[in-house]
Amino acid sequence: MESIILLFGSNIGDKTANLTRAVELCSEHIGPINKASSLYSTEPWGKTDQDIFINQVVSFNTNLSVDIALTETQKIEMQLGRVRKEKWGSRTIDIDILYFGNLIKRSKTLYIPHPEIGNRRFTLIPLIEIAPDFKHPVLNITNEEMLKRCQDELGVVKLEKS
Ligand code: PH2
Ligand code: MG
Ligand code: MG
Repeated sequence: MESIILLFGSNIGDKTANLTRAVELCSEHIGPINKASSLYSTEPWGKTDQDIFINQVVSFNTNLSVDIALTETQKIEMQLGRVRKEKWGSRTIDIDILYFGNLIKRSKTLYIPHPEIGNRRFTLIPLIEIAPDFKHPVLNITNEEMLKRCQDELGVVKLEKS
């Protein structure tokens, strides 16, 4: 059993419903939820002329291999109507694997830990809500420390639970 930490993002349509459905499908196809962050409203990173995102970070327990877990997340993205167009562009749902236990993997199709964790407040802020003391297996510093060092200044606002 491994802990997989996923980042969910949506900036098209009913963003909250897209996230909720994606998390639910992951809990059915990847494994039970361990911890879920709040939802955050976040300014678009990378390509700024697009709608605000909703982001959430959730950890699951899984018996799947990381490659099968990736396939499952991609199927769920497709099922929820994701169309891949441009890099960093708008999407109904994006599911990124941030960590898979302490696994380090560098292949053409899959980088674990996710290479951008330390550069994005929209990832780090929800992440430290659920795993502040988890140490990045390559950098050997905690998520909390990564946030302190992060240069990104884009807005990340916690949404009150409704
Ligand atoms: N995802 C991206 C590009 N930019 N910006 C925010 N705020 N949230 C995201 O999830 C996001 C982004 C590429 O996947
Ligand atoms: Mg992404
Ligand atoms: Mg992605």
